[in-house]
Amino acid sequence: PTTIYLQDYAAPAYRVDAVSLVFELGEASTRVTSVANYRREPGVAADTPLELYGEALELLEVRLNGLPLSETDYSISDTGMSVHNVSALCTLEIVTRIYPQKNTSLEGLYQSSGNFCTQCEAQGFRKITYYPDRPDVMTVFTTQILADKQKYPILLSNGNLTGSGDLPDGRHWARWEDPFHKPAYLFALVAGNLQHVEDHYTTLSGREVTLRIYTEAHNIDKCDHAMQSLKRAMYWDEQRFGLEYDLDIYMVVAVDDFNMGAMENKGLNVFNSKLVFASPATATDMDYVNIEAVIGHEYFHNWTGNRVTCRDWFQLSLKEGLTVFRDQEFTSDLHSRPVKRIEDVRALRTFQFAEDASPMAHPIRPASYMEINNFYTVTVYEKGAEVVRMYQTLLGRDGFRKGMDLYFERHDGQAVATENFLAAMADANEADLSQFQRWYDQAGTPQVAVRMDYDAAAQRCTLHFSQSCPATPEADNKLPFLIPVAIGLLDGKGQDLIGTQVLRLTDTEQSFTFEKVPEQPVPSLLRDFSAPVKLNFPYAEADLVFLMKHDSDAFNRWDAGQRLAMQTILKLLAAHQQQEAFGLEHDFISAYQAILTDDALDRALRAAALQLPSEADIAEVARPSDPEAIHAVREFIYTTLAKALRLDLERLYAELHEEGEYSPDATSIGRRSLKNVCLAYLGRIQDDGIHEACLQQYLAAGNMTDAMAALAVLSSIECPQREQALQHFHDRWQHDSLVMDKWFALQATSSLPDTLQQVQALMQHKLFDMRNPNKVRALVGSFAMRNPLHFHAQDGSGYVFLTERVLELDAMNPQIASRMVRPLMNWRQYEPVRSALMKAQLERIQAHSGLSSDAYEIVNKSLV
Ligand code: BAL
Ligand code: ZN
Repeated sequence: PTTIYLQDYAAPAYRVDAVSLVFELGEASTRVTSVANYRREPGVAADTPLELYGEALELLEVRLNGLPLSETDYSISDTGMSVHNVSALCTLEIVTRIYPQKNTSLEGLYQSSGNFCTQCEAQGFRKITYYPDRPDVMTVFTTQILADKQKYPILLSNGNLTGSGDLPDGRHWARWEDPFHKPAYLFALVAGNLQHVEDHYTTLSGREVTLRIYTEAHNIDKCDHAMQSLKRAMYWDEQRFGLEYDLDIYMVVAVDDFNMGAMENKGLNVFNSKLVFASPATATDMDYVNIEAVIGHEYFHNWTGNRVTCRDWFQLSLKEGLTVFRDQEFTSDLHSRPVKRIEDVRALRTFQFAEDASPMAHPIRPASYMEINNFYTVTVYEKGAEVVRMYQTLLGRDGFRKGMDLYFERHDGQAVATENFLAAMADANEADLSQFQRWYDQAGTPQVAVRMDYDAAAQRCTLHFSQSCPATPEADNKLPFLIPVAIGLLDGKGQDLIGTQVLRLTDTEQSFTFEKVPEQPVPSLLRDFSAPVKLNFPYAEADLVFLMKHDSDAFNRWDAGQRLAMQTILKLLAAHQQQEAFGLEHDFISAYQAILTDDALDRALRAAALQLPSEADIAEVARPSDPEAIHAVREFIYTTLAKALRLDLERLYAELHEEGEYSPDATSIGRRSLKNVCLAYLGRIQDDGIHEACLQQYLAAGNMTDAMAALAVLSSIECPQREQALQHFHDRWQHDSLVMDKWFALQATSSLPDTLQQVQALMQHKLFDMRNPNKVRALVGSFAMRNPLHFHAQDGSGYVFLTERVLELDAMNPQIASRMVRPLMNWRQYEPVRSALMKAQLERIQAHSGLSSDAYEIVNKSLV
């Protein structure tokens, strides 16, 4: 595989004025005819060949301006076609044959549950026909689809339906025209036996839009939440950003086999069915919230991604970081802002900070890649969203909106770079943001160390900051970032001495002085997580307990608890290593009791505060990591707290129990999450009564949230109730493949000793299918990514198991293989025995012949 560099970017030599595609969908193969009008760019030499990408295509015919091309006029390689001697304006007609039924990579045109669908981002279109498959080549598409009418009654593509009819041979056809210029990655086609639900939306300016969600008939009753979410998203984008939808129809299609979550194809989103279907009996609160967020995300792409797209794939965060930020804001405006912030930051710290500390660390705008599919990462997406959020923190909400408006005014209909976004933000606000560019160019998680001086006589408080950033593959030495640090100062009663201030950290060392501070304050730093950094301040445990109680910033109240928990965990880990006996201090238990019993505090926030940092979070900090010790210490804390606070937990659990109709509103979700956190604590106590209570909650649950919460507790306990509940779940849901993913995932994340054997046995289950990414993620992914205790078994069995699955997957779906191999990537952070075992498996994969470029890139970078 070759490496592609940002600095080598060259604008295309030819543009496409229009392209028209004809798909003749067949049972053995599909014939694709593409007719594209090319135009040479001014200033490009006349002998410049026309370069088209193409992969795994059978070329049947090629004609230039209506005449067959002789073989000397073009050349074909594994990656594309060059056409020589083309005129400045020309029409190229290409006929290819492809095999969607055999396409297990789920890129390009493929079949899922017998229906045709496409996935073209990033580079799937080149598996359909020869074309300049690059995002800066935008044009209008006309798509005609011909297929058997009985098997494929529904024929869909982007834009508006402009014709349809029957053919004498039992086939029918439909023609779709998309008036908006778009790159090939936003092309979509769907053909199948699908039903739809329909609704309507009137835009701010009074345009009528038809909304449809397509699915197989048996899931048609589970689309209402997605539809309501879509309408909420359309309204929100009008209110918050003044952005309206632009076509007459907006379609969403749910498919079962999908590499990603969903795809924002113009006017025709294709979704992983996991992110569409919801009913109280089958979907958890988290599913409901995720569906709304992803429906929003794909809808928001219509402006941030489709109307303004990326010049090249290095700019991926231009659309993804911005659109994630927009979907985060959407969720925050509709539900609880602090809860959403806590969840997002928790995920960022667990996954993105780990990526930043890994051999795959890259800036949100990488400078090179081998396989672009490997860069759909938490860095590009979630850190990218944090970078967008920092503009808003620095410029204010109104300033940010001005920047957005200018961005669309300047770039609607264009393919642009992240610099264009930065320039729009800076120009609209007459701000100098040149230093901010470093967030796009430098990888790694910056570290900010803070010290405080207080001069009582002068009533002066000074905060001293220093910033640094660890070396990452692209650079050892980093230039200082522009870091917005939101702070407050609390007096002894917990009142804010100053309102929240956003300090602009620009230098390696910098101090800020506050006058008229009448007493030594406790600083509240990085409020609302104002920048994606690790901030250290030498807090005493008492300060953390104080902040947990009093900070006016809800995020920092939670974060103080996390800091306190992490300090405690690290102390216990040290004791564990010395084989010393350990216990929990009274103050620690009291702090948790205070949260548990503080009825004035929002329930969702209490639930979040009661959760300890994850095993992965601890492994990030406690190096070299010993996953077994981490598990033991964390479980010790949970168990000790559960025993000490048992009465409070039982009282609260009983109090929060409520029957009645399910609703996924923030208040109800908060109640259920607090109740189920109580149950999870209680489940740590060995007591048959508690096991029975779990079973009762599972059996009586009127919704999937409560059922899954109880089952999750039982899944790690050796008891008859566990077997009874798991069997019951299996029998009840074996006909619903999506629900069964939860059953697979639950068993893969169990802490019981025979979990790997169970996972191996489940691979043989009749419902398990290695070709279905959701199944792979549920069973293999959950085991490797969410079960550190067993994945990191000291005998290396978890690593061997994963390696074998990766090699098996790589032959059918390289994108999924390359996702699954990542848990091995951070081998250097583990203690020597595990580290060596992990490395050996990476080497085994590296030595495998015929490895995909996807897996090759990850494995090679891991071993460098
Ligand atoms: N563009 C790929 C899926 C998503 O981020 O929306
Ligand atoms: Zn996206």
